[in-house]
Amino acid sequence: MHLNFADVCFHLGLDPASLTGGSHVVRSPIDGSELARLPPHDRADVGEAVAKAQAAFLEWRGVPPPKRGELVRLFGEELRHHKQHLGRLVTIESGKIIQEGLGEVQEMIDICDFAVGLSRQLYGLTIASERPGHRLMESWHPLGPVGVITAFNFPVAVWAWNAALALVCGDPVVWKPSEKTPLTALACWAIFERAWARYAEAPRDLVQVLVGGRELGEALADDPRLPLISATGSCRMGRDLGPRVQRRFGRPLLELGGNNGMIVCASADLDLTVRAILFSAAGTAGQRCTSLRRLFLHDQVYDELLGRLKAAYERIAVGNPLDPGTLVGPLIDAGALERMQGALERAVAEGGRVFGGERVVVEGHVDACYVRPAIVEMPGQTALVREETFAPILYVMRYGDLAEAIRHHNDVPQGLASSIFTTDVREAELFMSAEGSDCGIVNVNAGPSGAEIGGAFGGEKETGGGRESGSDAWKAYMRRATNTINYSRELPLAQGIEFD
Ligand code: UN1
Repeated sequence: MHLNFADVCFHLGLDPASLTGGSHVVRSPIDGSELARLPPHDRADVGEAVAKAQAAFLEWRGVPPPKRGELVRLFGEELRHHKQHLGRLVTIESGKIIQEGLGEVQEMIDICDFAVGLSRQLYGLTIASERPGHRLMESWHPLGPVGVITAFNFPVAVWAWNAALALVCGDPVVWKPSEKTPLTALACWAIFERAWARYAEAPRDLVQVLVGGRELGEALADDPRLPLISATGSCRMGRDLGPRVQRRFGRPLLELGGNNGMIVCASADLDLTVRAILFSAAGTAGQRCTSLRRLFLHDQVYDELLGRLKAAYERIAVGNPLDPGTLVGPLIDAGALERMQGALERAVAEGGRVFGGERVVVEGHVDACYVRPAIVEMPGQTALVREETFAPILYVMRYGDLAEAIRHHNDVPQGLASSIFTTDVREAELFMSAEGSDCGIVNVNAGPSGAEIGGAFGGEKETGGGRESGSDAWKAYMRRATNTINYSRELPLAQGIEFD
């Protein structure tokens, strides 16, 4: 058990007695130690949770949206109060460094603020009618209970993007977190309950957490009482889950894999570029959907930038993510380590030159999976480079012509995040244009990872097409009604049809 773990649980309102005695084992990637044994839920529990969510929906949809926003405001307040402890628990359970654990909680707070404002802005359009004495109008109504399935790498923020919006839109949430990170989910639930207890008008069961594996996600996907299933994870998961939801005419909102690229032009500011690459390729141990995985360097900067990158990579502090000096924590588990090592072996077979990537043994934590982030010089975009390996591997390729680099950049199945480093406005604009990056996130002089909550988050192709978080992503959580209002004394028909 971790020093401080019990303390953190206590502050977050997790009862130690509820964390033992079950068969669902939770381990910390920091040292492989056992954190908890939780009683898992089963398919019948999913059915029950959905029934409760439905009952909550019937009440919650009648509460005016700004009043629903008040509950989310209180939740944001509780999160501010619990930021340090929840951030620490994120680190203990997912292995990301403490700065990033805290950043995740900040992301939750930010989306709560956004959702509170949004609760007064759920507006539709008024549209000119072709008929005299008529008006067309769009209304947005609560959709129903929402199933949310999240991944280990952002165990709390991605849920919050969904939950904060769903709640102001009038939808209760049934949450199945990754089986690797249920403790942070239970902590979020406990924090939410504190906000709920301070708010008289909210029904019970607006937020529920299900602990368990894939079969629970499948049960959510199959349940016709959940009109929306928001799922974050691998392309493989989405390929199975998306059609499952659609088969019953539910809506899937998918945020799947990324194979994110960066193009560095000859005019780039290399100081900025090196820092951006370090954060987006090595940060979070390469375990963000938005992590930088493919780097296209212009001939003129190739040698210099690669030299600087290698020097920086050698100095990266790999170690216990609770230590404030650490920049790269562990991989989530032995499976992730195996997949990384397998990819590096394949890279060599495909003509790559590997720098770094070796296992790092951190004193006292021999059961954990620490690695030095890898840089791999590739002769071109081989089959391996076109796949997403969820680990800190950065494939580096050379280019001469920008149009050709953009072609290669887009020539992968995934389409989440992308970036260009340049000081030439023509290159920047081209990259953002219709002929540029085909991703959902397209950045200039900023790495592909670390998006703010204000924009819509998600991507194209095998990334799944979903958009979450800011902008008008809220529309996915509501149903749209088109209203025709006749305020005349006649009954003209559309399209000029006579029916007398
Ligand atoms: C994810 O990896 O699933 O843009 C989400 C980012 C974060 C969210 C990543 N704000 O990197």
